[in-house]
Amino acid sequence: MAEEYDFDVVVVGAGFAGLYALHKFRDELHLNVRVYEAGDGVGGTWFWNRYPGARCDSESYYYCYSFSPELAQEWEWSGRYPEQPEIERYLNHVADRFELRRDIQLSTRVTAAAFDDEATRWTIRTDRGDTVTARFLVTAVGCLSAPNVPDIPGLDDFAGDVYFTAKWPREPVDFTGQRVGLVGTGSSGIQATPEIAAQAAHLTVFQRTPNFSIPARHKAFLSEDQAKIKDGYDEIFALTRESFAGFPFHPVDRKTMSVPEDERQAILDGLWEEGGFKFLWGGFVDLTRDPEANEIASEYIRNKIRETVKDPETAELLCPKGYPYGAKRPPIDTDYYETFNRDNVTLVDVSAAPIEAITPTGLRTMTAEYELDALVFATGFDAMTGALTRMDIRGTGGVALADAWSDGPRTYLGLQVAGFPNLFTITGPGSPSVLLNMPVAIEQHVDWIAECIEYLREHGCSRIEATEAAQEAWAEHVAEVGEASLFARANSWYVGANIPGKPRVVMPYAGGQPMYRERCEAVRDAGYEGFVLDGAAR
Ligand code: NA7
Repeated sequence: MAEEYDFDVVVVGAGFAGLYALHKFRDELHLNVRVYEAGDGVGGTWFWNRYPGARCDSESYYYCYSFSPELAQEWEWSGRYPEQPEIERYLNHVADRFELRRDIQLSTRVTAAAFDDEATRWTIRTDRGDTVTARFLVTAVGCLSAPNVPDIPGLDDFAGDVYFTAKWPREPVDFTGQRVGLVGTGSSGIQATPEIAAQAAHLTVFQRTPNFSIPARHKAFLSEDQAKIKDGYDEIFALTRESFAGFPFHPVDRKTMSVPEDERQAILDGLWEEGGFKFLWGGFVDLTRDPEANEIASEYIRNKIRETVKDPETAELLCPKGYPYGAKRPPIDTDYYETFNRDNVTLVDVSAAPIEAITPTGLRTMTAEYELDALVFATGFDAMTGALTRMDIRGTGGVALADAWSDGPRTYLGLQVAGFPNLFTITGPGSPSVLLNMPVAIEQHVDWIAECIEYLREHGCSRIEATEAAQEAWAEHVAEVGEASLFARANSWYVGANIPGKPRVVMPYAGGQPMYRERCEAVRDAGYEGFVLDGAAR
């Protein structure tokens, strides 16, 4: 039934960010909060991405909330990298434990939000016909949540089933006996490939750009591993808040060229055996900065692919060339390259011969036609901005966020947008977001927003808005740091290159967590410098 209410805060999304925001605003600030969630369950990313093989690339014991020591102690992670169902269970546990459900309206998509200058309130509309108002609008929509459905002619005419990794059905899909086509070889495609190959009669993987993938080396935890983690949580969480990318590890300062070749090889071998993201930053400090150092690591990975994949032609097609390792979000995998040694798996290069059309019976590229019973799109997301601009968010003077960002997103600290008062964007573009361990980025933003709302209340203010000048200066800094970073050197979703027509901008802030946190704290300590509070600039 449609409703009309006024809230202190409306939060959009009930994933990691929305759940914590609700708890923080409601239970600590005692605000009247409503969360809207499009899914029919909580979990956000971990609700929608339930494709075979979906697993977190960060390790369980630091890809979790740190705000509640009790929660950390009572929850038991089963292994190194949790699979989607385990994270979904964790987030459901959080929703129950903190009694969050009563303030979450599921199966409800926010379609529009407009700021009313006179009332200093947001009017929010949903696809269920609700119209509510709120003093503050907080988006917790995730950075990777607006699926990218490629515009391929004939998609609607395909006679078989079509699946999207980002909107996978709740009931498991059975590919037994089927000829399956999978488009996309990012993290999702790389995780799904071995699982689908093990079930399908045949799997054809359509690859546009090969990726540098490192073995995950997943393992189940023993009870002593779990006990050690629980004993260490204080230090783990302290490190995640201090480190460059939100991981609980001490940085290395060794440079690639500073060690003899055989020692370097041994270090890379050790990292390869250990598995996971650590390969990028755990051996040498300069892989992300020095092209020569990066090329050594890149060639090491290519050689591993060549060693693993028996057919030399397929191996070469799987070897990424022309961009540095780490410039695209690095995937990690379980038996991805090994899967191409199976008789029932074929790799098709669609960069040389692009996909032309989906036909009723399969997929046609420029040079060949493939008969398929099912199609899987692992084609990613309109990252960082898509979930925000797909909502009709309008600030002062009715300006649409999509228009304000037509040349690329501009924000102040990734937390606010000039012209959109009382709107806070958790892990918005221009903040470290996806370059940090996400729960760490989320907690920092929610805590900052909560402190800000509390400050406004204490000072009798009802409105806060970033100034154009502060936004310009921050956007310039984000661009400068981004352009100088590794991330500018590949066509990836970090720069919007996966979406035709999207402006090319390094969207996350690449300056690292310490610098970013310091800046956020300095702004707060200066009484919200760069913002206008009830008409008074700070
Ligand atoms: P990604 O990493 O964006 O990967 C999408 C893949 O789909 C990638 O290989 C794309 O090739 C490919 N793609 C996209 N559109 C097309 C078309 N039209 N034709 C052929 N191939 C296409 O998304 P994921 O879901 O795998 O991962 C997203 C993030 O989730 C990941 O980085 C982690 O942070 C978790 P391209 O590289 O653009 O040539």
